Amino acid sequence: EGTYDFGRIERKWQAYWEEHKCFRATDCDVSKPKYYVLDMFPYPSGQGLHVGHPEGYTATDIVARYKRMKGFNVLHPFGWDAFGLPAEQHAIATGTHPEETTNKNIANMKRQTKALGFSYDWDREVATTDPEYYQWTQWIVLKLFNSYFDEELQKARPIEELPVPDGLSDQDRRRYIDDRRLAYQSSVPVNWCPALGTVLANEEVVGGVSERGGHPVIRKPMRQWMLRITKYAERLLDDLKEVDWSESIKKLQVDWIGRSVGAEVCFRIDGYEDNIWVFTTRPDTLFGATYMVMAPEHPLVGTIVTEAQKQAVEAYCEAAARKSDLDRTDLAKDKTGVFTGAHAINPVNNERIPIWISDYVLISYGTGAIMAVPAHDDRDFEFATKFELPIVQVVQPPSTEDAERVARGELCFTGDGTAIHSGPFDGLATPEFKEAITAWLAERGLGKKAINYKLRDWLFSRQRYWGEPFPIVHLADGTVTGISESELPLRLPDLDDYKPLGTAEPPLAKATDWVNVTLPDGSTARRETNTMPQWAGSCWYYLRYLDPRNSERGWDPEKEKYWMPVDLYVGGAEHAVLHLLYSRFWHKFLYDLGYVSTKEPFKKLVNQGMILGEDGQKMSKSRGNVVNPDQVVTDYGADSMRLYEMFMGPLEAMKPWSMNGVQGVHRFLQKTWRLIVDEETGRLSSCIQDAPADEETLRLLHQTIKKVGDDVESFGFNTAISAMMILVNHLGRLQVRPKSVLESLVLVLAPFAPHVAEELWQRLGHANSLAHEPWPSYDTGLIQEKQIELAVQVNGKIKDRIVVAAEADEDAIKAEALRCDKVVEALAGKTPRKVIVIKSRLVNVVV
Ligand code: ANZ
Repeated sequence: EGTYDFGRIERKWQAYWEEHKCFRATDCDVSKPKYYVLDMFPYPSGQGLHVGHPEGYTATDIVARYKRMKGFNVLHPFGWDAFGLPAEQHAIATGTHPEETTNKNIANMKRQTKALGFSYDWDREVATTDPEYYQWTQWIVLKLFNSYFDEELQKARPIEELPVPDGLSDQDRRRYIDDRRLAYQSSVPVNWCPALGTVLANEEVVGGVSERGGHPVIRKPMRQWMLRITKYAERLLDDLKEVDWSESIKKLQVDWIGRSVGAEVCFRIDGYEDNIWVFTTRPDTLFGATYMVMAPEHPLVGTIVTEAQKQAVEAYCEAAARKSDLDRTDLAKDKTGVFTGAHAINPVNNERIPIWISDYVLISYGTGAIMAVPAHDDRDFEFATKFELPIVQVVQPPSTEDAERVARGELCFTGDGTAIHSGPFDGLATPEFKEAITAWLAERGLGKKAINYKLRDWLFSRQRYWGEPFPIVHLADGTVTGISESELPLRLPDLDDYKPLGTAEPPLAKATDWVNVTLPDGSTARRETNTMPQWAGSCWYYLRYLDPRNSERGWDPEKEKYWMPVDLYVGGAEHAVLHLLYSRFWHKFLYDLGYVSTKEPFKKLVNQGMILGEDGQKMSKSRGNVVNPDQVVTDYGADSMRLYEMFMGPLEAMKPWSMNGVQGVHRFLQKTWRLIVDEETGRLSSCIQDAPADEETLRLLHQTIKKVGDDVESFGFNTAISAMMILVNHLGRLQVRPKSVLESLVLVLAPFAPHVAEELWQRLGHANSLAHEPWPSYDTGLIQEKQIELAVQVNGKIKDRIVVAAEADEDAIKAEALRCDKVVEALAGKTPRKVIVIKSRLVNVVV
């Protein structure tokens, strides 16, 4: 009874919380402010939790518990991002249904998660693989299919409202509409691995072969489903203004969207009617365009290639088809290319310039062709040097040094400067020239201002079994249609075996009974056999948590209005780009249709840093440095585990694991325990009295309350724990421990180490859980320390004065003194020989 028996205590309080539903969030309770705190939900892997999971979960749990004590109505839910490849691969290997594997993994990870005592409202648990859940994923995709993007309004509208030109044939009308749906089919090059009989994601292809097995992978056009995320590019950029995210994550999103402003310019092809349009961000360099380059897939290649060059061009284009975009645009790669034999006319000076083909120009960006300006573009420079094409300088760099290096041919200058060799435009600065030449081209119908995005439409189909089926059927005439909402969920059919067919057909094609359907009018149709990518379910799960058991709609609008947006979202930086971009896109789409009330889903976002092994390396099985969270919980308890993960360092930093560190925080909890409980008797320690606290203890307590609260608000959990350690050490030295001080200590400790805090709270005489106990307040007046002023000397001469706490120790005073600007200046980079502190009078720095 007397010792800190963490195992028993933790089981006891977890059972108590569950039984009393202590963390149930009350919908639409307007008597309190709401707070929605969300974790990126995990994939239920066979490996179970790793120590990286509880890092984020503990951080959000501390915030959730703290906010409850501050009087907020807190929504803190949990669930499972449960579709995905590993369960399917296991099914292929063993014949076990992926659902069985998934449920087993969920059960195990749920046990592990519960053992850490997180204050989730488990009644709201969701799994993306549950038909009750994916019904609404399908519903959103159906809405995307049945919507178009109105350019004028810059928002999505139902497809029925699409203005269709008069006089179209039925077929053309259908095509016109289909071309504008936000979910549409397109033939796009995918990574096809003939040996594995499947399409691979870019990350699964390394150096042209499959990551698994090393089989050749080719780029092959295949019919795929796409989502028109590009229509939202501008809003996805603009609305970053509305969110409280770190600049670095915003930048990742900005770079991924990749907006670039420039011009499209028209070049005549000598001897042909056709023109080549190029996209350039540097129309001011037109006079320096000495050749052109088309992507191998450019539709005009076949037209303009001369007989003499035909064979070489065809061979080149075939080879290019085998490379990925990433390989092709790799700056480090040697440039390759082939001459078409044809020439274009530069519109500004009528020069005849050769047209080449090279794979460094991508068909999927801009217009798929470029004007090459080797003097001012690195890739063009490299290419021109290799193939001995002319280089004409048209921008004079502002610095003479750069100018000289350019003149000597040592530098390809890509910056802004002043126009030269540009006829009537000579002397213009780059930005003005851009404006002027764009206007000049526009007047002559030879060009126009253009904005391009790196962002591509989202390839939204996978040739897999374990994903959401599309709510789409293919009609006999080759067109497609959405199934009716009343048919949702469209359940995945069971298969006898999960092996890929070895053709491009997805595994669902095997479920013939499921695939072939008869429509209400008696005609037959085939279901779509692709499934959705794993991203789909995670795009909107934060909305399902608001109303997880609603069978009538995805979520109730009143609940949505009450809870949204998510106030705090925490997860790994690996999701900083795609998951966030995809869910922001769906959210904006739902906003356009009036299903959500906020423009952005996640107000505040924090990325946790990676936890490394004790050796400072990434944890991995092969390195043998993986820490098993279950073992830590068994040996030291969940509270120690939680506390340690928060004490390791700043949440966002990368940091190595240390078992010594775990023992350190465990000793702190032991010490806290002994402040209150007499280990011999199991009763309250006899040092505890109802006496008032002395001035120093009171000041330290109030400082700690303030510091912990402030730190929780700013995610400085490690420094909050340090502050509690200082207070505990102080209290340990007292002969008489005022009960009120201990109670406040237990309350501030509670969000971090909730089990031991509950137990101590109970032993201090409280009948109820402290989960909703008010957060202790502090008195600013009591916090003020007495301060003293010290003179700071360097070699005996007074340079400055500093103000420090009366109790500050020597090290703190020295550090403060060495921070003074004047001292830094006087030291001029030298290390002081000695720093002497004469208590309460002065500091002398000896150099
Ligand atoms: C002429 C030029 C001169 C260019 C110069 C740059 C510097 P971002 O910023 O990425 O949009 N480009 C255009 N389309 C391309 C394609 N499909 N594949 C490869 N490169 C392409 O870059 C736009 C620039 O990338 C364009 O501006 C074009 O080269 C090239 F001194 O045009 B520039």
